[in-house]
Amino acid sequence: MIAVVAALLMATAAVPAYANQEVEQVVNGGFDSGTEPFWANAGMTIGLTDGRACADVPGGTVNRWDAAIGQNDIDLVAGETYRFGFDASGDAGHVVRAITGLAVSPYDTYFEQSPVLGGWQHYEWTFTATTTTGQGQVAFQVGGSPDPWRFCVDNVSLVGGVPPEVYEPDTGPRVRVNQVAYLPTGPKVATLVTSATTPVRWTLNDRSGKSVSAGRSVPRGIDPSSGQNVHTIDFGSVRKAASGLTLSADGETSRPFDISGRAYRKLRSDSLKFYYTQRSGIPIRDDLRPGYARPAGHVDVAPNQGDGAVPCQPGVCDYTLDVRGGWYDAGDHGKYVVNGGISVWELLAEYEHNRGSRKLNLALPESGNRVPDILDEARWELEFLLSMQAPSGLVHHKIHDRAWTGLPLLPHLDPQPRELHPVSTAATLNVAATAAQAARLYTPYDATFARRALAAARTAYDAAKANPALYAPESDGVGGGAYNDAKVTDDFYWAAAELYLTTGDRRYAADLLASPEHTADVFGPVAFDWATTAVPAKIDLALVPNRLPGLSAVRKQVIAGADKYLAIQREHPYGVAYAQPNGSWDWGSSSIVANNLVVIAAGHRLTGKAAYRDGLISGLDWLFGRNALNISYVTGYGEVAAQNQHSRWYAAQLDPSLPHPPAGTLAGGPNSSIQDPVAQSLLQGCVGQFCYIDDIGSWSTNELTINWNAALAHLIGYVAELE
Ligand code: 9MR
Repeated sequence: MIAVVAALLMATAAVPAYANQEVEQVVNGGFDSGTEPFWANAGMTIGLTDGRACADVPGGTVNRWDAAIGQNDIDLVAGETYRFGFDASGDAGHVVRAITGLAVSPYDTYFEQSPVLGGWQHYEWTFTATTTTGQGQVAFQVGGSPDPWRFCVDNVSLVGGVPPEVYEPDTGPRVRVNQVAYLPTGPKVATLVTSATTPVRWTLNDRSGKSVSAGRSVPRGIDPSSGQNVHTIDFGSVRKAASGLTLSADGETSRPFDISGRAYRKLRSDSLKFYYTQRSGIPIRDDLRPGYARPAGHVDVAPNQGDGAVPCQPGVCDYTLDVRGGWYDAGDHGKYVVNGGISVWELLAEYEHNRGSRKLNLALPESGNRVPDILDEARWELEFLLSMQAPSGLVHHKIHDRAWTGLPLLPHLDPQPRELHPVSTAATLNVAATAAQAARLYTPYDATFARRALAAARTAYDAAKANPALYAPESDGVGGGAYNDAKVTDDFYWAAAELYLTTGDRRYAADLLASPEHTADVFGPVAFDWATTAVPAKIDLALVPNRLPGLSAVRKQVIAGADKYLAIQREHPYGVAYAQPNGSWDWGSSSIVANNLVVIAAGHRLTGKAAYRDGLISGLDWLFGRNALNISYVTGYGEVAAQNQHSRWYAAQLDPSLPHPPAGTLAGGPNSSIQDPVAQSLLQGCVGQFCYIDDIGSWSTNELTINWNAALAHLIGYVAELE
């Protein structure tokens, strides 16, 4: 992908349309008058060889930034587009992390690329600055190599005032299909992007190219989520399992796909296997995850500084907590209770509602201990969540690095001090809800743990009731995400629901019935996520046997919610059960699509009606390639799939010696707000589905997270049970 992007950028940068406004920001970038004002660290000296600047890079450093050459005092203006270029060479296979960033603490990176070096070559990209500063920096970070090597650079240039380049994603054939598989007994719909406004003929071809079915498309007009004129193609009458099928229409032939259920059976476990390699506090074994082995992260071994006895931020508390373990949240090394909470709920709900999950072999260190693997995995996070409970019974919102770190950075190499952030009502209720849920599910396997969990849940619930308005602030986002949430009536409702389902205690029933969430329509455009948790409560109340007075009304609400998402899906020519009234796509949209389908799945459980079953199955298509970008959002699934999700350790795009994310990893998906610099420079003005790029730098469209994969795992659990 990077090569494609670079080639595109070079092509556009060659157009000298704005030449008279272009201003060079780098001084002496051609090294014609010596090496000043460039600097070097790590004991390197910059020497001139044939007019080029060269340095002997020492071996044995850990991070890219441990050895660097750069120039400071660079002016940057927010909103202005820059062309960043240089010529470079290096001993084959070594990587330079070329950045434009802030020269002073906290050393923000505004733009970065990490080409693998070899012979002399020109590199060039453009990006749009998001910050105005007089303290910018252009730097070539060359550390992180075990052995010494030689790096040379010339013609360093950062030119402001260039036109923003137009990025054209490679979207392949205009016939868009679920590239993984259509289920033999499910609906089968494809989307055709075309200028035609009247039906066109389509054919379904077998692997030898022979037509096995044919028909005419249905024009659907302009799709607001992509701006494209589209048709749908329905080939649902074909029910025979086959692989290597293609669909042709309007002179285009789709990428190959299968009619089969097999891939989803594998994805069911892959989406859950994701969690083991996200684990903190335990070495990852190569025999269990070939190619993914790494030392334990954050177990008090230098350069790590935790998580065995983590203090609070200054002034927040006077104790330390042992918060080793748990899952890293995402591509960062933070651990956040509210995101852990919803993730655990999804895994435990998959266990509770979908019986096939109990037999899955997830290749864990605990496999074979007579406890279902999915419960072993969820417990790794549950123990962490419980450890975040303060002596007061309230729960700390999160623990993470004091300052943001760069990429790549394996967990055990993170040198930042770790800090506990204040307690919050939302985090406390997340522990109450998930520990109560755990108490009823782990009893047959470990009654002692179940009792401990229930006691913690009750204590947390009481502490939250006594402190109902401790909100995590939006401003607390340095070194980790804020996960701010100032609406907690939903979290109270969720915690009361799980406590009631586990204990049958009337006290919790009374709180449920008195909650404003009980009668409210909680099925909004986003059914649920880490911040919005009334729907998980309703799903569990509807599906787990209980005697709540007026329970049938809750079941009706869930069915009405499922109907709402089905109606949205029917209108959507890509079959998506998600649409914001203003057409925007939210951060983590792929997981929103999945969670809305989880509601449809619950509708199916409650009614047994085929409409919900069909909606659930059809809803998979968008995730796996029947979309505007013709990409599967799940690594390893589909002909063309996301594989450069933002992560500090699955950072193959930045360092070829590191792996891509494991198969079954869900990317965040289109995000209209494009908060990161890569998306901001390449996707300006994007429409809905186009606000996505499979680039490791695009943390706002292409991260991986524990809550997004949980949505995928939970959804695929329902799908697998349909077969
Ligand atoms: O997924 C989160 C999204 O809903 C929020 O709007 C955003 C800002 O708070 O944070 C996202 O979560 C990130 C978290 O803050 C830090 N770890 C990575 C998460 C995914 O990008």
